[in-house]
Order: sequence, then structure tokens, then C-alpha cells
Amino acid sequence: MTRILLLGGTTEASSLARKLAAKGLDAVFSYAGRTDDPVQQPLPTRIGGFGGISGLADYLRFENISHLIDATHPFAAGMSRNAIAAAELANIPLCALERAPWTANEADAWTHVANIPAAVSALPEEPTRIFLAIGRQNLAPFAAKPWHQYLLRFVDPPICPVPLAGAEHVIARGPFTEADDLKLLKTRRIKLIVAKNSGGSGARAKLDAARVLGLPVIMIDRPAMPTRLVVHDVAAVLAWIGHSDVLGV
Ligand code: 3Y8
Ligand code: NAP
Repeated sequence: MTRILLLGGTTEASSLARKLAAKGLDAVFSYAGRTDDPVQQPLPTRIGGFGGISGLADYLRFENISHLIDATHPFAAGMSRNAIAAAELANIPLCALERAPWTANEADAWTHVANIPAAVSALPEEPTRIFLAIGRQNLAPFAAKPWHQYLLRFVDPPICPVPLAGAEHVIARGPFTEADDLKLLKTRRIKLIVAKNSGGSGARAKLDAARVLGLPVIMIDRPAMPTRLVVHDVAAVLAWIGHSDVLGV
């Protein structure tokens, strides 16, 4: 009997959730509970951590999950690593739905760095107006270079002080549009963007706007992930769970 746990929190996860619901499949959608008011899903939804690897393995067993799908974000490394270990413990098949990294073209001025500390090191020495488009959770290392004027973008209003004195912030939930991000970069006089190589369409607008304005981008590579089955579209996930129709998906 097919019963799916879908680890979500991305555009692709929401798209897959709509397909699973449309097919009437028995599936549970899972959010970490990072945001105040996550997008409603067309599936029964649970919110919050599982309690590490063992907590997730117990959940898989007690909920009689037959298929685990990791459609979390490429930078949600902790969750993805736990999913691999828990699926093995509970002897449940795991499939990761992951979008391809973004790649630069000749019109882009990207500097690739391996991680957050390397992004801090790559910042210019002279004071610069920087759009730090990496969310809320990894800001503290940038306090090492307080002479920059940082612009931050949060999903929810910050409830505790931001670890970057003097930073400006905007509250917005993606997916974002190129027109909106062009306006943001122009009105805030941004001269450099720091971004995570998240891939997908929902966070891409700032890169397209940077290309139009000829702005440099420091692009943070995604963390390496242990070997697991990875697919790149909803159709492949449906085929994996044995529910793709001959005429469509
Ligand atoms: C809680 C669920 C959907 C999913 C939409 C995608 C697109 C819009 C763009 C910028 C970059 C950033 C951030 C971002 C985007 C989508 C997608 C994506 C980037 C929500 C969501 C949850 C989160 C968590 C949140 C993080 C933060 C990261 C903001 C919902 C809206 C920067 C990642 O305040 C916090 O604690 C925020 C934490 C993890 C990264 C960070 O470290 O701060 N996403 N984002 C999920 C959960 O609880 O399980 O609220 O509806 C989902 C989306 N955010 O269904 O339409 O698919 O990537 N999310 C990044 O890519 O760099 C914004 O500003 O340009
Ligand atoms: P993370 O650092 O990889 O995970 C930390 C812990 O959060 C996990 O060990 C787990 O707690 C819990 N968790 C994470 N995702 C979960 C989910 N979908 N359902 C239930 N628990 C979850 O996670 P993160 O990077 O903060 O991402 C959190 C959520 O935001 C995920 O849904 C992710 O898809 C989404 N998101 C993240 C980013 C990003 O840049 N990181 C961008 C867009 C969306 P336990 O150990 O207690 O089980």
C-alpha cells in the first residue's frame, strides 16, 4: 500500500504535492516550521522537526510510510542527510527531488565560493552596498565585515535582533519577479549580490536583474550530499512510486 512522506519547503515540493493530491495518493506533506505562515498544501500537513535521525525513522515506521521523498532545498543539508540515514534504518526507499544548480552565461559576473565563510572572505575591502539574499539563518559570519551596508530579505519580520548592526531589510516571500528585483536593486543602490546556488525558478529573479544591471554576484555552492537516488522533475518521482500514467504524469 503506497503511503508517502514528502519533505517539502520548496517550489518543486509544492508542485509535486499538487500532483500527488490530484492522483488521490496517500501522502503527508512536511514543513520544518521555519516560517510563521507557510503556503497551504493540498495534502495533510505536519509541521516541525522529527527529532533527528531516530525520530524520523520512528515516524516512518509508526506511520507505515512506504516511500520517502526529499523535496527539500539543496541547502537543507541536515534534513537531507537525516533522510538518507532514517530511510536506511527504517528500510524505506528514498528519492530526492532536486533542481539543477544555476549556471552563469557570458553576461554574468559571478564569483563561485564553496560556503558561507568563503563568501565573507570574497567580499570587497571597500565599503559596498550588498544584497545578502541568503535568508536569515546564516547572517552572523558577515558581521566580520561591518563596514558594508547590507540589505537583507526575510520571509517573516525578525523577532530577535539581526546579527548585522545597521543592516536594512525587506520582508517578502518568493517566488520573486525580475521586475520587482530590478526595482529593489536600483532603489537600494545595490552594487553586489551574495546568493546561494539554490537553483529553481523561485529565487532566480535577482540573478536576472543583476545581469541586466551588470552587477557582480558571489555565488555560494551547495553543500555536498551523500549518494542517494536523485531525480529532477515531478514526472520522474511519479514514475519512481509507480504512478505515472502512460498518457501523462
Ligand atoms: C519554510 C515555506 C513554495 C516554496 C517557495 C524555492 C523558492 C520562494 C526563494 C531571496 C532568496 C531563501 C529562503 C527562499 C526562496 C522559495 C520557496 C524559497 C530564498 C519558504 C518556506 C519556508 C522557507 C524557509 C526559508 C529559510 C531561508 C530560505 C528565504 C513557506 C518561503 C533565502 C533560500 O526565516 C527563516 O528562518 C527562513 C529560513 C530556510 C534560508 C535561510 O537560511 O534563512 N527559505 N522558505 C519551510 C519549512 O518550514 O519547512 O513559508 O511557504 C519556501 C520558499 N522559499 O512552496 O512556493 O523553492 O527555493 N527561501 C535561498 O534560496 O537562498 C530567498 O531572498 O532572493
Ligand atoms: P536543515 O538545516 O537542513 O534542517 C535542520 C532541521 O530542521 C532538520 O534536522 C529537521 O529537524 C528540521 N527540518 C528541516 N526541514 C524539514 C521538513 N521539511 N520537515 C520537517 N522537519 C524539517 O533545514 P533548513 O535549511 O533550515 O530548511 C528548513 C526548511 O526550509 C525545509 O523545508 C527546506 O526545504 C526549506 N527551505 C530551506 C532553504 C534553505 O536555504 N536552507 C531554502 C528554501 C526552503 P529534526 O532533526 O528535528 O528532524
